[in-house]
Amino acid sequence: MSGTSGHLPYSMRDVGAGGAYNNAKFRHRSRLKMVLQSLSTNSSKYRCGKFTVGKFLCLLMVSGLLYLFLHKGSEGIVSSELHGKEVQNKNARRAPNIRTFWRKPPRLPPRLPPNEIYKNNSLLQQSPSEWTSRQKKVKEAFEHAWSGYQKYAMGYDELMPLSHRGTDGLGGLGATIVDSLDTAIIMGADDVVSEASKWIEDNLMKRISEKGQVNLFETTIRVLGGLLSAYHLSGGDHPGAGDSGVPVTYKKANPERLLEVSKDLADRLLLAFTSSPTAIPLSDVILRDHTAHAAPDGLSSTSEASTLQLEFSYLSKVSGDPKYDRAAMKVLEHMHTLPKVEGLVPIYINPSSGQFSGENIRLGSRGDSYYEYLLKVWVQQEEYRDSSLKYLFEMYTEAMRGVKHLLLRKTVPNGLVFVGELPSGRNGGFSPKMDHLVCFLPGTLALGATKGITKRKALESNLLTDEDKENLQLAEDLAKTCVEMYFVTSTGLAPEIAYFHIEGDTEGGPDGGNKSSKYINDIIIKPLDRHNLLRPETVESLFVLYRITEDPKYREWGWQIFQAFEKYTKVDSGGYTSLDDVTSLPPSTRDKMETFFLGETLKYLYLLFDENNTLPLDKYVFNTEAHPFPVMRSTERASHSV
Ligand code: DMJ
Repeated sequence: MSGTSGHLPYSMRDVGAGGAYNNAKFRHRSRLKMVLQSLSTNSSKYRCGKFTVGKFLCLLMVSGLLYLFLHKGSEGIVSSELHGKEVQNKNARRAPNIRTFWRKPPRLPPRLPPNEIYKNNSLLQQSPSEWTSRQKKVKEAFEHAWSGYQKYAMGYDELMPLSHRGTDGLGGLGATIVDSLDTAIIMGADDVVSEASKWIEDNLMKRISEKGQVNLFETTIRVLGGLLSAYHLSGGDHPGAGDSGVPVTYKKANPERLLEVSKDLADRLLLAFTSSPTAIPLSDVILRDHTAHAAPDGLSSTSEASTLQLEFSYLSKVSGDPKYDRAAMKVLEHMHTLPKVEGLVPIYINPSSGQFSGENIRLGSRGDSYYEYLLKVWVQQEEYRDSSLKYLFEMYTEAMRGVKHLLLRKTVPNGLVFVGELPSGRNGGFSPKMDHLVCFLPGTLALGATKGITKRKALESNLLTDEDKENLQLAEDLAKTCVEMYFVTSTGLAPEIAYFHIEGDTEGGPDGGNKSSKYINDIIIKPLDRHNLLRPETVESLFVLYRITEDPKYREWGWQIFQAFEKYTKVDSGGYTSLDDVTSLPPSTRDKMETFFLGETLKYLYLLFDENNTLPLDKYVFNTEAHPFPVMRSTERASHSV
């Protein structure tokens, strides 16, 4: 499954004669070499030869060097290749050796492509305080994003950071505020917590009763999900925010009020389920009227109908009312009975007939979180994993087998592994297209393999099947492809959609603009797909993979992506902007800061650099909008209906 890595992508000048990386550009010269060189220059000869004091100093220097050679060498860091285990071994000692004396760690070059990062061991050994300071930079970015929103768009769904206005693209429930609240609690951004929770307490209930049409899925994952995870982190169901690890000293919101608003909102959203003749909910709700209706074409997106359960089940648990869980779980129970293509499903479903519609199969838009929630709903309800919810893990497993059998390909010339699409079903052609949205998959695959514990622990306890290992390897390969979608562009930011060059495909197409990327000919970026909406999926997967594999390359990749966001999307007056074209410099902009930049992207980056295992993955499950919910353990009975 593994992608080929081969030679260096950065610059041919850095490749030694044998093809091995030399990194000459960034290597320090050794102290011994420098002194020998300086002694051999005319001026040193002159100084040493002419004055007795000079000769004495030269002698002193040479004896000092001899001393260093004999004693310092024994304290050298064990040089290693870049595999996780050996990297951990940085403090081990070994006997004096000319090579340990001669070598010094290279300086950090600006923006190295990922291959070079993990070939260059020393770059992966950032000290804990370095990661803490990087984490602080992410918190500052979050506060900067909030400041723009708060100044120019408070109460609107989203900020338009360039025109200094707000816009209501999600129904007018102040979506950025609710999406941001738990991120602010996790980061200890106390002022943001105060401002956001005050706005919610003063306004949200009224908004919900007055506003019109909202999309069931978006409102559930962003607003309901945001309210409920802030409820948990504020101690609503567990004193001190449970096992989250969020310091008790950080500011919290008022959990009673958050629960009250959540129930009111969910009661209205339930209309989408109760108004449907089948288990599949209608796509839209008119909040003020307590009514629901289907989209104009009568169809719901498969991912939208199947990405509601973590939120509704958790609400049932904390409210004690099983109706939310019942409605949402019926969707998955129904989908369980429908015919599929090796576990894969079309991206539309008809709420009138309850059947999938069309044949278009993909893990990008409208398909993505169907696969994510099959696993995560199973993970969330630990008590039922081996009984009533077992079917979900089976559906997930079958679907991943289907992905491997029908959707995986490798690029030419360099063997990147990617997930393509079947726009006309299994009997139609394969499309080598992958949305950035698909980059949630590495994280999901890694979580599915170890169920949230580290790979190390899982191996020690003999918990991984061959299939788990294969899925974990696939997760790592796909994560690499996702980061290469960033590093192949001029800005270092990924496009919304990429096409991949495969065997037999003679066409080619426009590239990402970074001519020094090894993958410049593997990845094609079409003009209409060049935008970047500040999406989270890749950094989400890097976070999960770092927690599970403990391989520091995932942090380094995340740091590079964060720096690119800082460089090209930060708006001085406040906020961050989406881009129109990541392949050209300077990139053209889009004047929109999506709510998920604060709810997801910055949260995942913050947690990626976290040294304290905040929100451990065996105790928390993140909804598709990065709102964490506690895993319901057997001792805590959920109000589960089945
Ligand atoms: C978010 O709203 C969620 O992550 C959803 O699952 C997909 N789209 C955006 C982020 O890209």
